[in-house]
Order: sequence, then structure tokens, then C-alpha cells
Amino acid sequence: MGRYGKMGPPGFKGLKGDMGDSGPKGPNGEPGVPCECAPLRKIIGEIDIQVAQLTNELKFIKNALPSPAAVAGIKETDSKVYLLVKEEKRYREAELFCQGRGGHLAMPKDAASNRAIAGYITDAGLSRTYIGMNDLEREGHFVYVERSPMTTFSRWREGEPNNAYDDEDCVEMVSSGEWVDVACHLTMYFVCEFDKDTV
Ligand SMILES: [Ca+2]
Ligand SMILES: [Ca+2]
Repeated sequence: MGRYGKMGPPGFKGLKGDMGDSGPKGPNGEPGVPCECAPLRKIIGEIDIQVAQLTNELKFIKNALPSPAAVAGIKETDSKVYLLVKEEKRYREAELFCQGRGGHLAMPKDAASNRAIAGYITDAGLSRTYIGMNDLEREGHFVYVERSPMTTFSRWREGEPNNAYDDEDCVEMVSSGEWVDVACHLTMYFVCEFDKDTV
């Protein structure tokens, strides 16, 4: 009988053992630093408000928009949201479009809102848009499209309204902010206005 041979190769790794019992509970942590919570709460409160506003605006946008390509801009002031629609429509269709979304063609009733709307038109690169006034019911007697009478405020361009060809009962705003009476069957871009409360 010969000598023993060389040692063979090591065997395969064995199976993993069972998990041990969980260890004892650790010691309590150090007491925390006092929280500067008041400013944080304030910030969180503001964020909540912003989220609510954004949610509302998003809802409005979803409801109001025809197709994104037709929207030349959405602007807001403290009390109004203005939607610039880059889709050529006649005056009545434009107003119906705005009404269908809970608003009207824009009705500038003071210098500030008139300036704001004119600014939006210029910013959007538009030169003229319908706004919400007309003298359809009584020639020369302009009213706002929601049927409220004109106030003392107006911005007629020099020589307007002139009811040219006896056929101009609707109103456009040009980028300077001035108003011009035009024929209602013209198709052009327009600006809708929405009260923020109803948005
Ligand atoms: Ca007229
Ligand atoms: Ca005119």
C-alpha cells in the first residue's frame, strides 16, 4: 500500500445560516435642537397657498384653452386673468368663445387695465385684437359686451369711432392701447377676460 495522496481541492461554500435574533434596543438619542418652526410654518403656509393657486390656474388652463398653439399669452392682474387668443374669429364668435369659458372679451374700464391689455397685445407681438365693446344696439352708443354702460373712461384713437361705411359697430384695440371701431364681421385675434373669483 502506497502513501496517502495530496489533499483535494476545497469543497463548495456552504448554505447561508439562519438570521440571528434581533439585538437589544439601542439607547435613546440625544435631545433635538429646538425647532425654528414659526418661519417654517409660514413658508409652508405660503407654499400651500401657491399650490392652491397653481391648481386653480391649471384647472382654468385646461378648461379655457382651445389648443396651446392658439394661446398667445395668459396674463393676470390682481383681479383678472386675460387670455390672448391667436385664432382669428369674428366679433360674435370671439365673444362666444370667451363666454364658453366663463368670461367675456376684455373690457378695459380704466387706464390701468387698458394699459395692461395693450402691453399684453404688444408683448404677444399682435397688432390688433377685438375687445369687448360695441354699438350694435344703438348706433354711436357704445356699451361693454356684458351690457354695462361705458364709464367716463375711453381711449378712442383720434377720428374714431367713425362708423366707416356705416358698418362699424365693434371695437378693436391696437397695440398703442387705442380703440378703433371696426366692422364686426372682420376676423381677428382677441383677448378674453375672466374674473379671478370665477376662475
Ligand atoms: Ca357703429
Ligand atoms: Ca372706425
